[in-house]
Amino acid sequence: MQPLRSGIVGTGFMGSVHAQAVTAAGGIVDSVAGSSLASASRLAELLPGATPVGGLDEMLERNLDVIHICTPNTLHFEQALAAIRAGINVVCEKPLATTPAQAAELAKAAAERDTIAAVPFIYRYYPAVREARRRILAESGNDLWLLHGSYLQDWLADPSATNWRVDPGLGGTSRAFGDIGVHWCDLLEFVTGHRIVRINANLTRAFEREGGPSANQTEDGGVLTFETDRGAAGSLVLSQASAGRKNRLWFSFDGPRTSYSFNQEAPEHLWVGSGDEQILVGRNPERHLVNGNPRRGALPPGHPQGYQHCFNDFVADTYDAIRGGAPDGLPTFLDGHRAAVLTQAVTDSAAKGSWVDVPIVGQAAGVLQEVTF
Ligand code: SOE
Repeated sequence: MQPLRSGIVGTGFMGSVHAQAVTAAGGIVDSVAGSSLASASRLAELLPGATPVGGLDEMLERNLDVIHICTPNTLHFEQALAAIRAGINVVCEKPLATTPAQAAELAKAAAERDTIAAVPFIYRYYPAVREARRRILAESGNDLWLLHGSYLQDWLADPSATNWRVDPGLGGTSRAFGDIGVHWCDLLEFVTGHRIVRINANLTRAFEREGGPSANQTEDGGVLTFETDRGAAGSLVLSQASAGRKNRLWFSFDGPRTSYSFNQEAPEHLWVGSGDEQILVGRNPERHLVNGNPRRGALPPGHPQGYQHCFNDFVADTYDAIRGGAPDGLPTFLDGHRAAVLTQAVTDSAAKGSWVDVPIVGQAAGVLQEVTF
């Protein structure tokens, strides 16, 4: 079977992560494009056989199987649309687009051309997360009623720290929620099956960031409360300026009989609590099989797997889908649309200072509906 040939657009942290995942999934990075030929060359030099190219247009002419879009958020829409219109499968970094309408258009375009179009909500790929999902979906009667957690980072905790994500012209009108809050909400809905239907967001900033007005328009974090379609209540604390917190995504989904908790910074175990015991369920590759076999590259228990392994498994599932497979839980452009709808609701709620309803569209509803705001 010929390896799939991929192109990587964007040469920052995510471009490098995607490139490693392509190789781990048995693909070939054919070409790399960046903000300049020099930046493309720097990443291509690390990838045997990869060619630096001047931009997406040149990449689209190389008869690729899939293009990975790892550029600033406001570039995603045009780049993903161009790849889809060229009949090429797409992996587009989240947020898929900075408005629900654009995200819906991308999801629709991909569906019409029957291309595989995925978004790396990669925390779905921790075995402990899949174990939580398996147990929750199997344990009927333990109705989850309190869904809470946090996602805390500190990479923007210094007033002098900056990044294209801080500029709304490149990152979009929501920063912390649009960047990491969407991960947490995707996990909530993927693991529990609940859907957020009302949300109240209090977004704020830690300090006056250097860089003038444009550097102080989007949120460093905040506190969100929400309700789900099954009557559960929930809360999410979000921050990109919490000192000492590196990438601490944490959740606890609680029922009256059993609660389930996960910490991305200690991902080898799932905490399961009930009345008379609290246990740690360890990762076991034999329990999370793909097509009846342990995942490619799975390590034995006691050999910790982390973030890059999740990315590798996400890309492996995407490539499986490109070859006609039906991997469980692949996050697609429908999920990217869902995230855009949630982000719009969060920014609307924060602006109004009140609760807002969240339409159930995208993967949540299993169908794509036009949503206008
Ligand atoms: C920065 O906040 C970032 O790299 C996000 O963009 C990723 O989606 C997240 O997985 C890790 O942190």
